[in-house]
Amino acid sequence: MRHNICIRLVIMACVLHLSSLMNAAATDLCDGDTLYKFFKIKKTWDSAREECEFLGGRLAFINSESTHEKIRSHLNSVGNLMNSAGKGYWFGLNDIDNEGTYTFVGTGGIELTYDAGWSSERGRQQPNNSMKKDPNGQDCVQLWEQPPSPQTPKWNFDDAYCSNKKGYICEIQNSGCGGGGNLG
Ligand SMILES: *[C@@H]1O[C@H](CO)[C@@H](O)[C@H](O)[C@H]1NC(C)=O
Ligand SMILES: [Ca+2]
Repeated sequence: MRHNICIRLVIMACVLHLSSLMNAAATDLCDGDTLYKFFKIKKTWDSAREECEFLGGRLAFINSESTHEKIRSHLNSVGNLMNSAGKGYWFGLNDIDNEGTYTFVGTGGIELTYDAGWSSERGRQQPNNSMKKDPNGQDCVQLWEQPPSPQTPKWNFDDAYCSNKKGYICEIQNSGCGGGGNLG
């Protein structure tokens, strides 16, 4: 009996913990049963990656015009996602392992095929692997809030210093968010 109550308490604690983690926020975006969570709190790319993994997902995989467009219009229409922390949002793209070869974290190494995502804001084509502030260059990719608010940002891809702290976008697949599950 005692044992039973114990187990029930543990399960309850687990459910409470999970539901608080997975609570849908006003800024969430649900596409099919993929849940995108937008975080304005600033983290380095690697801490952001860890946080997404802790939530059971990965930094967002954006490798097509249609996904880019969904996320872009969400960022521009959900009021408080503009004026991003650190001038952009980290997502899964990086060339940490091999300079110039851009792959998505948490995908087993899928390479970028959607080159149209890169920014050419102010006549500067990205990625430019700037070494101005770090001799290792820029190996992590953000959705860049350019032009800055209050104009309508394009949120195109820009390689940036991984150690910079920015907001981030996690993606949780099979979340059930679109299927009348309890996460929508
Ligand atoms: C390189 O890109 C960064 C943004 O990541 C930008 O701030 C910088 O001005 C660019 N540098 C050059 C020389 O284009
Ligand atoms: Ca850059």
